[in-house]
Amino acid sequence: RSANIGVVGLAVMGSNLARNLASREGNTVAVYNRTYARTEELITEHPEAGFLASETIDDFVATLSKPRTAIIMVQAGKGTDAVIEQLAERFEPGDIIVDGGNANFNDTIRRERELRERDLNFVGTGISGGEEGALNGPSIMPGGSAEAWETLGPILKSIAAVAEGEPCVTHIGTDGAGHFVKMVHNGIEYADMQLIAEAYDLLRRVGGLSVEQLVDIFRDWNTGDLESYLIEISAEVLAQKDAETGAPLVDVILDQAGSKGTGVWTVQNALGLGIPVSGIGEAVFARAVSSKPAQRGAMRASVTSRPKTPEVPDTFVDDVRAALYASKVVAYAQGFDLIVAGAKEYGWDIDLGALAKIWRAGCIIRARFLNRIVDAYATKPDLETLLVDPYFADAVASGEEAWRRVVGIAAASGVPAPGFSSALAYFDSLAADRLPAALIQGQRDFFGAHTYQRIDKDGTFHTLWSDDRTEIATTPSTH
Ligand code: NBP
Repeated sequence: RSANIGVVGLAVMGSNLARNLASREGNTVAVYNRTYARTEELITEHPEAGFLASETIDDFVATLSKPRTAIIMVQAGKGTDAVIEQLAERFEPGDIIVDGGNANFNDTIRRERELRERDLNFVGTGISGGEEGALNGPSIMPGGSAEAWETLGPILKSIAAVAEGEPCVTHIGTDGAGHFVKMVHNGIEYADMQLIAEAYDLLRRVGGLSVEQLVDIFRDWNTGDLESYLIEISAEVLAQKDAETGAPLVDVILDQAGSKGTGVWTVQNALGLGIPVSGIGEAVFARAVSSKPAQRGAMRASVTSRPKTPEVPDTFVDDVRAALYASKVVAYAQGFDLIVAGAKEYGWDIDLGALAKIWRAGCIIRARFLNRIVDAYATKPDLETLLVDPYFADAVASGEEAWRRVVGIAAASGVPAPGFSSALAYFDSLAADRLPAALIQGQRDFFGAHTYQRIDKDGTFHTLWSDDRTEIATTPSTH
């Protein structure tokens, strides 16, 4: 017997992915893990999978049919490099090494280049959906060459989640494209989670609703435009009671949010590319603020009076829903802008509509909403921003007053809503006739002779600030 696909790394993600692969018609799956005990455990617990297990990497490679195809699911970073090298030493031209871990896309670009020089195919692929997705159908975002996609595509299609009859996998682009969009996916996930958390906080602390009422509200929202995995699990989390105290579990969980770093990567890359992903940025910063107990403690002790809760309108629950929806559109619009900029910078041809399609199931940000994004890019592939797509423009406009009320009430009541308010500021910035950037240009010219352009004639200008303040035309500034 030989295997058409192999999995290296049998911790929770690798084991589940291997079982998913084995459950599909036509696949024989070879498995290997550095520590053999893990492999033994998997094959003992899942004899139905018919795995071909190997104790050594040599045996593992020998069980693979050609072109050899192996998916690596080990800890991102050094572990991945170590396994890639072990496979590369044994693989032959045309064979395919796939990294399904959460690699940094820059590493993926490097690895692809190095392996291409050795005539090997390397595919860095984003896999979203956590343990459950890996087992039952994740959303898969592969990069790499078109040649590798030919062999790998049918295998990945067989294990991916399905949305409206279509598998949630598409060839994203060459080298690091898959891991880049997975990074942005995770960034959007951060923003979405933060916005839902703000909605919860405002409804509870300003709206005076109970946790039980919030469970019902979130379940209700999950039947409309906001229907999504994250709203669904938020209701589940809120409904959970602590076994020890009987209190809502959310009230006994320490309010300091952790992270594994993909949100930070997204913002770092966005800063480098000059793309304002303020929604993702606020979400990353909000987690960072939450994890500063010393500063929070000092501040609580120093601030003696807190604002009184202002009167809230009867429409508050609906207002918050509208604010959440509009802010979410902004976060996605910004995330897609980052993908467009990344594609331009790194030379990827990314089909945004196809990408939105594969996020409709399997992954953490799956949502009804994504169908609208698919439609938006089908109508206009080069859309300037999702916010001007007619559907989203209407949806945001109809909730705009409510959005402003919510941000105002949040500010007046002293309940932080950085996601809602920065999304509104972004919306207002894009919509403004004039921005105070004109004054900033004046300041820059004053202290650094950085020059400015005028609205009424071509060219570049500088005012002689420390002289007689006349204006002179200059050669273009490089700043
Ligand atoms: P972990 O990220 O916890 O990694 C454990 C695996 O890496 C084990 O199989 C371990 O082998 C292997 N490994 C390490 Br550590 N160093 C190694 C080395 N130098 N050589 C060979 N093997 C090595 O596993 P996971 O949580 O299943 O995640 C796997 C990948 O999938 C990660 O990149 C993760 O970021 C990504 N991912 C995870 C999720 C999720 O929800 N958990 C979702 C999406 C993507 P050993 O048994 O011998 O120690």
